[in-house]
Amino acid sequence: MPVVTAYISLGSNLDAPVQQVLSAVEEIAGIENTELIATSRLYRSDPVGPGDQEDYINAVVGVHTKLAPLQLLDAIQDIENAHGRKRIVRWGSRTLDLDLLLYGEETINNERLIVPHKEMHWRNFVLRPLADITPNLILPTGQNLQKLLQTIGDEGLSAIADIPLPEPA
Ligand code: ROI
Repeated sequence: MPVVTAYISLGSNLDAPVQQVLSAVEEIAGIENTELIATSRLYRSDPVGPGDQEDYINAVVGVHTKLAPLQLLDAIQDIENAHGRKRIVRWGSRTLDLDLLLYGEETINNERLIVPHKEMHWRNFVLRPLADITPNLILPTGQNLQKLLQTIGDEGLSAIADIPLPEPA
């Protein structure tokens, strides 16, 4: 099985969001046939979306995986569900949101999964932590990560801590 580098974003603004994100990192480290290789810093970010929402905690992790894209998606959705994620309001508050941002150089577009993730190109709370891990990344779209970040800036975003890389199992 080939090994692919993939990036997953994490976000939470409910039920002790820092703990939600830190425990999700540990759980991602435990996914079968997958090795956690890098963690971004932990960020606090202003909510993007409608209404009155709490600030979010955001991070990105990098993995080496032997799983196919939909197998990796299944694994991260299992983790979301275990955190009691409820999908009530579109773009509303959530306990834990895990998005598969990138899977190698692949572009994927099917009923369940679009990669690169559609919204990532304009979200500083995704791109800045991604740049902590892989600053020189060129996206499969040909876009340069640093240039995108220069355009959107760091407004509403602050790094609050480092995330320890969990010991390999
Ligand atoms: N806003 C921020 N700051 N961080 C997120 O992770 C996040 N996730 C979302 C919406 C509701 C769009 N807003 C967000 O899904």
